[in-house]
Amino acid sequence: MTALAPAPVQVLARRSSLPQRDPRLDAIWTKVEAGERLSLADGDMLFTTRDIWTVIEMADFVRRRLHGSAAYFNINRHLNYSNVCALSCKFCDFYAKLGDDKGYTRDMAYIRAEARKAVEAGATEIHSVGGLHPTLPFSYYTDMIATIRDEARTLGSDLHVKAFTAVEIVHLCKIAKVAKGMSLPGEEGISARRAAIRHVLSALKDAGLGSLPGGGAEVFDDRVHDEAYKGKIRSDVWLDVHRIAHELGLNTNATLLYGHIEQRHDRLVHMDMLRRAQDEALARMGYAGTKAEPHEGMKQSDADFGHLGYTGTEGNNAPVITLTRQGTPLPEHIAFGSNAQTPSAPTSGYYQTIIPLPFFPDGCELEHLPGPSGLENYRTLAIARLMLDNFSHVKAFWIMQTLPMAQIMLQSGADDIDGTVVWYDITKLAHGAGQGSTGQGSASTHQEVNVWTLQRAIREAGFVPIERDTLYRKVIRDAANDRAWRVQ
Ligand code: V47
Ligand code: SF4
Repeated sequence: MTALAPAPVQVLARRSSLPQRDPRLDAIWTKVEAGERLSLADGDMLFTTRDIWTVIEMADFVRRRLHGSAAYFNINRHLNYSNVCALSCKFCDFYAKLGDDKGYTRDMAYIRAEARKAVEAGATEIHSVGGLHPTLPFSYYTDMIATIRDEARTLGSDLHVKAFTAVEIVHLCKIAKVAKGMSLPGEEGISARRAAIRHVLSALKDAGLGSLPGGGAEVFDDRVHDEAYKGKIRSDVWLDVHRIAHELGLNTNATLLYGHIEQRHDRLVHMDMLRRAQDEALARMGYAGTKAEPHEGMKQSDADFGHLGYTGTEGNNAPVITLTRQGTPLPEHIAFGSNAQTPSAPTSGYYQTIIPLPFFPDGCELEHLPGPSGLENYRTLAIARLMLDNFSHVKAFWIMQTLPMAQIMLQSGADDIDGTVVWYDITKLAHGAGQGSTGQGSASTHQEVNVWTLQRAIREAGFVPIERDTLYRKVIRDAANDRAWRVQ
C-alpha cells in the first residue's frame, strides 16, 4: 500500500503586484520559500496586513509544494449517535438534555443499519461523534464500534471508524470508572488521568476504532473556555488525549473553532500549541528537527505574546520539525511507502489535518454574534496552512464553509474538502447556502453531495480530484462495481 504521492511540481513563487501589496510580507515570503517556521509575530502580521491576497498566495505556494494539483475528498457518512449532553456550550445548537423532545440516542439496530447504508453507498469511513451522555454505559461505545465494523466486514468492507472527540474520550474515562484521581492536582493526578485515557483508547482500538476526529478543541484559551464552554476539558487535557492516541498508533485530526468570542491571537496560540504537539509526534516517527533553540522570530513572538499570558515558547527547546521544505516526505509517505526514517520508529500516530471551523451563530446562545466574514474565513484558513508547517493537510470542511467557499479555499491553502457526509446534525445550512447540496430550501441536517458534485467542484477550481481513505491513501474503485474499493 502506498500513500498518495503527488506528482512533483515545479513551484515558482509569485509576487502579488496589487496596489495594496505589503512589503513587510517579503521577509515572511523568504521564510515560506525556505520552509522555515513562522513565528507568532509573523502570524500576527498575516492577520493584520491589508494585503490578504499575498497571504493567500503564500498559502497556495505551500499547498502546491506539498500536494501539487491534487485535491482530496472521501466517501463517508457522519453518524451522530446521540445529541444528549451533560454540558451546554454556548456555541452549540446540537445538544439536548436528557428527557428533551429533541433528544435522541441511537440503538445498535440503527447503528448497524447506518453501517450497512454506508457500505452500500461505497463509503470508506464512518465519522461518529455525540454529546456527553450522562447514563450510557461504556459498553455502548465499544459495542457501537464493533457493530459498525462487524456489519461492514459481513458485507466485505474494511469501513474505517473515526470516532469520539477528546472531550468524549475523557467523558468515557469517567463512565468506564477508570478515572480515579483524574481531578487530583499534581503529578499523581496527571498520571492517573493519562492511565485512564490510555485504558479507554486501548479498549476502543481493540473494538475497531481507527482514528480520532479533530473536534472538541475549540480554541485553546482559558478565558474563552470559561466564557463559552465551561466544563469542557482544557487544552492540556485535549492535547494529552491526542498524544496518548498517537502513542497507541492512532492518527488524529485537529480543529480550530473561530469567529466567536476569541481574538485572532488566540487562534495563533492555538496553532502554535498544535504544531508543538506535532513536533513531538513526528520526532517519535524519526523525523529530525531542524532547530534546537528558539530562533530570533520566536523570541520576538515571545515578547509580543508574553503579555497575553502565552509563554509556550519559553524554555522549550524541542526540535522544530517542518514538512514544508522541498522534498521532505509526508508522514503518510513514511507510513505507507518505503521512506522509513528510522527502521524501528513507529509509522503511525500523528496529526493528519487541521480543520478550521467557522462559528455558525444560528440557534445557539451566542446567536447575537455575526460569525466570521468570507474574507476572514479565507485568511484564517491560509494562515493555518502557513503556521502549521508540520501538518500534511488543511481541510476546508465544505459542510461548514459551503461548497463554493471550499472551492476557492483549495486555492488558499486547503487540499481537502472532506466527503459526501449525508447527514450532519451539528450545524445546519439554511436556505440552500451550500450550493450543490440537495437544494433543500430550509435548514436541514440532510447535507449530502454526490461524488460527481464533489469531483466537479474540485475540477472547476483547477485541481485533480483524488479519492482518499481516512488515512490519506488513494482509493481505487472496481470498474465493474464502484461500491467495491481498495487502497493503493
Ligand atoms: O467540536 C459545534 C464544532 C465540532 C458549532 O476530524 C461548531 O475530520 C461552528 O470536529 N459553529 C465537531 N462549529 C466537528 C468536527 C469535525 C468536522 C469535520 C471533520 C472533522 C475531522 C471534524 O463542530 C465541535 C465544535 O468545535 N461546532 N457547534 C457551531 N455553532
Ligand atoms: Fe455537548 Fe459538544 Fe455541544 Fe458542548 S459542543 S454542548 S460538549 S455536544
